[in-house]
Amino acid sequence: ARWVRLNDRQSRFQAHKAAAETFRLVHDRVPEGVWSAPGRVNLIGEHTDYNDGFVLPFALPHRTAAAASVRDDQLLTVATLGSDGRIQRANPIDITSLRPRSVNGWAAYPAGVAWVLRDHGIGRGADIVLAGDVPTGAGLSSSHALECAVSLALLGLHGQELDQPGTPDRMRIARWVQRAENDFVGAPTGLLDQTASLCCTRSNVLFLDVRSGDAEQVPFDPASVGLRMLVIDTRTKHSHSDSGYGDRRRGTERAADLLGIKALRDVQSADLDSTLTRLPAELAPLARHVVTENQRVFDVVALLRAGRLNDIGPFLDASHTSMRDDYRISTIELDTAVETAKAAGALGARMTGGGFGGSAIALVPESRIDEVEASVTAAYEREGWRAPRTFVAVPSAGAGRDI
Ligand code: GAF
Repeated sequence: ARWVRLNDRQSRFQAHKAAAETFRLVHDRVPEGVWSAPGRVNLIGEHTDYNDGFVLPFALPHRTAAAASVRDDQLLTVATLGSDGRIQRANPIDITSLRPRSVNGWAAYPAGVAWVLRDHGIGRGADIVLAGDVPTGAGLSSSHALECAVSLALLGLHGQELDQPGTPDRMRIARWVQRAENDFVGAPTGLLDQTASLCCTRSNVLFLDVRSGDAEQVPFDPASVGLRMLVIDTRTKHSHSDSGYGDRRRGTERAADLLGIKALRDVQSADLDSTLTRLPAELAPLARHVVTENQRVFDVVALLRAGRLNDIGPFLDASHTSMRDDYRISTIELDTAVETAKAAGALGARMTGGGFGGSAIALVPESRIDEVEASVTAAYEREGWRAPRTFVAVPSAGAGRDI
């Protein structure tokens, strides 16, 4: 990889402008187009996606943009603008010879997307330059933002723009991105993140039934009721290729096998207690988390539909407890963020995303935001931990073409 330094960065980061400018710098011409996709926060419904269950994410304002032009050959070149202003260029990738795991490091994500699209007849070479501000390694889905932006760029260069006749629909593209992630990159993730990045809309959460693909936009605008959704990035490790995520996934799939059902989604809440008695001790808590978490998604959706956003806090808390005690994917840093935020006035808080580090979210009255941020920061300082990064997340638009 080669590094170049960019001189002037905009003070207010706009991913599509940064990608277009960097493209000009790298290729000495303007890109044919720029497409971008956001990171996400999952409001509730964690580790339910690969159990055919229900999730409720919203898109972050933070985005990854892909500025792109076609090439005459079948090479994919990818460069990325780092947060330090430097440009990193991956070795050119021959699209015709791509096969699972044949590319490592960050370039595996764009390569995986090119590999899937090639199988769908979209195999022309392209120059792609990426820029974005989705926090990386924070459990906010930066890799899926990248993959979705690259998918749209490769489709767009092929004359297939989102939502146009003849272009695969957003859910279909999400499933392609999942395939890139599962089969090419080798991360056994579900459908939550890429669907959120592609399908979320401003001021809404996306109520997604992963099994059927049915999706409903449910109004979610904390600011309209004097609340804020605070994201607390613990800045501690988070990686899906690590064994923890795969272990949980295999555990729940085994539980479903033992119960003779397709997925844990098929357990009814009313039958939970009797169902759990049929599982070995190490699998019962995993199943309990998934079944109760699906129910919490329904409960939160019902409250949001009824205009009762103020009342969802206890469900966020219960979700966190379930992930901490039953699913065992929380960390001391996440627990501290959650407990401190609640003690300082949050109506509810939970870890979000895959777990084992990453970010927590807290639903906070506007008047308590400063206090919550200061308390969490002070708690981390007392423990001698790296300061957390906090920001208010506004439910934002999903992926699309910018230029
Ligand atoms: C990660 C995965 F990528 C998602 O598919 C989902 O399983 C999530 O963890 C947990 O809900 O973000």
